[in-house]
Amino acid sequence: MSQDFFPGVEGRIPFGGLRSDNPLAYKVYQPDRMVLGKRMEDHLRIAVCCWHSFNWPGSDVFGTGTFDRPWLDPRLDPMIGARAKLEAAFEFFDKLGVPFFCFHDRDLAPEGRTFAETASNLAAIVEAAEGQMARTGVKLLWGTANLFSHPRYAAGAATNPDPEVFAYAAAQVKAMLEATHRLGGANYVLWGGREGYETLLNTDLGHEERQFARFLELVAEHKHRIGFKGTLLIEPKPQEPTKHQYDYDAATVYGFLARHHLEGEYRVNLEANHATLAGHSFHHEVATAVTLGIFGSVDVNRGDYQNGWDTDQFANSVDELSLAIYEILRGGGLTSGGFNFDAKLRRQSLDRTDLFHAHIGGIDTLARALLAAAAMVEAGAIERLREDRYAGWAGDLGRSILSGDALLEVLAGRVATGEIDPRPRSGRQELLENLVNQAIWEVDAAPDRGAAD
Ligand code: XLS
Ligand code: CA
Ligand code: CA
Repeated sequence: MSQDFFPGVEGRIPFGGLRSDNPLAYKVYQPDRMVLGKRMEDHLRIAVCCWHSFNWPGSDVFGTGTFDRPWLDPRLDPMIGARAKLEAAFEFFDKLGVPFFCFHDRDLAPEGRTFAETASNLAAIVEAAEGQMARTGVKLLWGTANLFSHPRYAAGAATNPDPEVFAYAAAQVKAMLEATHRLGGANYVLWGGREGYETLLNTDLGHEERQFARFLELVAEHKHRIGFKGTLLIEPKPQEPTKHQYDYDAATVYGFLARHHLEGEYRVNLEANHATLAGHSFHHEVATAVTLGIFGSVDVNRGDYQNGWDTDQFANSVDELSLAIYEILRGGGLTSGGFNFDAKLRRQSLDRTDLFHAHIGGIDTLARALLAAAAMVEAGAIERLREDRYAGWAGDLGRSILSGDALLEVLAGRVATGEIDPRPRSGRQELLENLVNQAIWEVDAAPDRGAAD
């Protein structure tokens, strides 16, 4: 098998600027460009995911794989294929020039005939990955265990009615948490792939909740036991593959964590398409998690407005992403998290080079959204209007209500005398929307403003 899996791309993708006619050049993304005093690369901490980009042949429920992916050839010995896949993935990360990658155990290391063989496959791939990481400088944003593909997990992993499945999932997470630790991962993700139900007729909701909480306690305990310093992240999703998933959205996850005293151990990994699937905007999910103090990381992608499922397309809307990034910047920016491209090509995008076009477009969109969000922060007008709207709470009345001094009786008395007689005030939504557009257009008009020398 050839060592050069992407011969259509020579060397690192360069920065070409907005007027570049090179489709394999960044139009906006410049890792060293300073934005609000920080390098663009450090603001965004971009990652490529191994599942959609390297472990999916382009199949769907109606048809088989369409993509040109020699490392997925089923005639290959699984470990020979796995090693080739790893090489292809690192060649791609390196040429794209991104700092991070993410993977599930099963994306890179095939399941063996026994648990011991599976564990030895993972250990061999982790060792090979260490070599590739040292060679390229690409780091691990997060690792995770696939607790949803194998038939044993059809009724869930931690929430399975069979405690043996719980134990098997625990063994798998232990191995992958340790692998993530060994690779210096910045986070560890738990997406409740099949933690939910198909029908309430055979489901004990209370029992499954207890099981799930216990699983999360055990994972947190093991994290501390092995000295893993990364952040544990739960990824909400409301439906798919089960009809109802317990980790519905950021607010539901927070309620669950608080109920089980786990809010100090876990944060959330928010996916844009999962937010829309839950009937929220991505902006809402990010703002909610930041407000609740559990914002961790982002899976960046987009859904399709014409259908209701998880299409995992590459992000292409500066307007939508700039609002989410604005909330992240207001919250102090990313810490251990990043922007992971949990996005997949369309099934007709056959060529390996299409993977570059998809990621270049997504990364430029993200970079452009960061510049727009930074312009909103710098101008400060949106924040000032928001603060003005709540200004009354800094006065005597507002303070006495929040401090608990003003009981209902007191408040009612002041209203009854006419001392308190509020007048409706404009929410200024259209003005605010204009300020957002102004920031986006300002970036359009002066695309290179603030570029690092
Ligand atoms: C599936 C999820 C999954 C997680 C990691 O919808 O997005 O890919 O990100 O298990
Ligand atoms: Ca995801
Ligand atoms: Ca998804």
